[in-house]
Amino acid sequence: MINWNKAEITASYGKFPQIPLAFPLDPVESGNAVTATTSPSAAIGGERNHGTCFHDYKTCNKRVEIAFSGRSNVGKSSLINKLLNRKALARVSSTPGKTVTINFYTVDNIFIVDLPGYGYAKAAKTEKARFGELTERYLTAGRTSLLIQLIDFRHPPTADDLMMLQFLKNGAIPFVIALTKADKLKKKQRAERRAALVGELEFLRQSDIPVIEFSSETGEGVLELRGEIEKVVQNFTA
Ligand SMILES: Nc1nc2c(ncn2[C@@H]2O[C@H](COP(=O)(O)OP(=O)(O)OP(=O)(O)O)[C@@H](O)[C@H]2O)c(=O)[nH]1
Ligand SMILES: [Mg+2]
Repeated sequence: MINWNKAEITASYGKFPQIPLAFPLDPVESGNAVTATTSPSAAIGGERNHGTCFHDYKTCNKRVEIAFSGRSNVGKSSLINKLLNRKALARVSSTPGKTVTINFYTVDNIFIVDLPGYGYAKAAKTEKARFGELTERYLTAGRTSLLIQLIDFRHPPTADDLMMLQFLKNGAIPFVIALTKADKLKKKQRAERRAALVGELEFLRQSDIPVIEFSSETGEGVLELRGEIEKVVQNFTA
């Protein structure tokens, strides 16, 4: 069983080359310090500290990595806070585009990875390109054991959501879907959205991908989500 109440921020990276390929399990024992920072600029210095682990993912990464992906403002940071039983570990804001770095949190033997949200129309072109590169190269690095794909329960998936799901469906990374902001829908509206979603995401008909209704306001779906993560952790062999 995972102790979900003991999470802490481990690292924060704003540019792809800063992300180490792997983290040592125990920075003290191995002599390779993991950058502990909440500032992207401070993280740059941390790159030097990863030693051999920087290039040796398989030997060094003894933790399961669980990533959280979704459009800007869908509720990734809020969901992570709820999952980890914390009020403000991951930064939340009503202004989209809050998470501008890839943020790593540790809890027991797991890395929880908060990704920058995609699809924020007002972001500068250069910022969009930076997010895109950061996220894409992170997701194609083969380090993620499970990805939680967040979709706003109230709306049909966006074009960006569909692109992301296409990538996942092709077997890139095992994934589950979390339908966020469930507290904002009435029972009937939920049933309608669930029915519509099967048409919008055809692959759901033939797959057993879990679709979890979630609210960071009420905590609905937290136990189910933790259960999915615990399954992956149990099957993980470093
Ligand atoms: N009612 C309700 N509001 C939510 C829920 N989850 C998130 N919100 C609100 O939605 C807004 C965005 O939440 P964030 O958690 O910052 O979203 P994000 O996906 O991390 O956004 P970026 O970092 O911009 O990608 C905030 O105002 C949250 O309070 C939820 O389950 N229910
Ligand atoms: Mg965020």
